[in-house]
Amino acid sequence: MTRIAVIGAGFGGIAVAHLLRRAGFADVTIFERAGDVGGVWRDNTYPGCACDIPAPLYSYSFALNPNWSQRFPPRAEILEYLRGCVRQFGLEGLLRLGTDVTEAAWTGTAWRLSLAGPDGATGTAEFDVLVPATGQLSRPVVPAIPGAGDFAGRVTHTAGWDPGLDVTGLRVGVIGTGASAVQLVPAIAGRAARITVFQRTAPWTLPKPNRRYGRARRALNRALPVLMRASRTGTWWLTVVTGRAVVGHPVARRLVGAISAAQRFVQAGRLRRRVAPDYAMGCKRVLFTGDWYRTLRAPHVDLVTDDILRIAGAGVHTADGAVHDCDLLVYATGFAATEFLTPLRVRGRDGRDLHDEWRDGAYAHLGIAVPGFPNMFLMYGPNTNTGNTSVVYFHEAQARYIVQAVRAIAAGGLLEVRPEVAAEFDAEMQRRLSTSVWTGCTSWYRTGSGRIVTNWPGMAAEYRARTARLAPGDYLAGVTSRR
Ligand code: N01
Repeated sequence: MTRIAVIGAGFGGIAVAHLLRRAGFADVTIFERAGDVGGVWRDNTYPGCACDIPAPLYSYSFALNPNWSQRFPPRAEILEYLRGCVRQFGLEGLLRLGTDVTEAAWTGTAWRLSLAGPDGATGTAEFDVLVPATGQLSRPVVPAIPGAGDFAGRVTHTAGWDPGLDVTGLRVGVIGTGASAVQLVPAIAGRAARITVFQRTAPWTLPKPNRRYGRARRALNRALPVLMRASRTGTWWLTVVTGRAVVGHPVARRLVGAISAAQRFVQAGRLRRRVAPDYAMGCKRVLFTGDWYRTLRAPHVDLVTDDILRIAGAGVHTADGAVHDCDLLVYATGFAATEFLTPLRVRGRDGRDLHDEWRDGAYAHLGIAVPGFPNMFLMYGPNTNTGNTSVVYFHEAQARYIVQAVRAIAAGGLLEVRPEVAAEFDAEMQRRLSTSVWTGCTSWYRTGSGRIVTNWPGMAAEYRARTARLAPGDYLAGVTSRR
């Protein structure tokens, strides 16, 4: 029986484990270092955290949910959806919660995992196939600001928010204006005494067309699942328009740019110029929001656009000489997305270290297979992020591809992608990305050297088509007949 290890029980890990089981592979183990499933939706508990992709598309095509309360549901609902999927797919028995995989080493015939269990116990276990599904946004980044270590107040990163933290009456400083900040700030504005938002780069935004799904709509969904399918398809076509804008289609770009400008014009008032982005739309993630600008205009909210120089005592010092005193400092400063699989140590054939292989930036054939690492297939690997549609769509494409790979392995052998195939794919990615909108600014899509390692350069449908069938010729002959 083919033994399969999946690392991570977020959207990616749950999808691949389910499709593998559905394809008849019973020996699947899902290692999850936390005590619950859910990935980013378990970890991000900051107020306002919600989906910014419409839920009909931000869910599995094979598990449409009739019960969403709204089009952009809050994180608790998404987490509950994922827990429900685990139950519905019967995956509970496969989960090893509280178990950290610290190292994965290819022995020549299998993957040997080093494990650190919930009670501090360590051990090893062997598997024929390894599927890391550790995500791209799991490692928070806190910038090195001089004096930050001695800040006199309380400090948190958005991804480390303590659900018990009460901001009532506090002076809150929020560093960053990405997707997390844009959700957090409006959500706490009603309680905080004062909020200072430190903006280094103004984001591009679009209106968030949220709407509640009432009881009648939910009942209809249950009675007529075709309605959910139609809603998903409609949402898909909407993201095709925004997607085309981001990948450079001139008409779509002008249309979406005009909507964004109109939103700023109507909602930002006197702040209009200070919140105008100075880079091409789509270079950083476009943010969906209905209340960001209105919140920034509130009398007790300050938008600070001068650079942060240092932190001393309870004050954040900025380049204009001002000192902004805060009781709570929130780093809404994002994630180390380009450091795939960190801190997991992965040793492939002949002892090669995956992070050495990736020293110039992560790459993988179709974002899934890395030469020298037989029988290892990545979920949400390099160059498979999308700035404009649902990553869940990509997860499903990867999971289906991995099922085919595991079938080939079960039929007798190893699968190791040809180095020249992976190199050619990587060259194509980098060639296409070199003329993409993402080269025009710094973002979590790029490494320090500027290489874009997270994003897929085209439309999602192209990714789906290219992963639909595993081409045996992409894999080394000979190694496929080990057994
Ligand atoms: O992080 P970010 P995020 N001084 O990296 C600023 C997903 N997500 O957590 O642009 C001052 O986007 C930085 O400024 P700049 C989504 O994919 C999804 O908000 O580098 N500022 C930027 O403004 C998203 O894209 C949902 O100049 C500093 C901010 O911090 C991804 O997560 C919800 C700074 C970081 O923005 C990450 O979003 C939430 C410094 N030293 C998040 N360092 C959904 O709803 C950094 N910044 C699905």
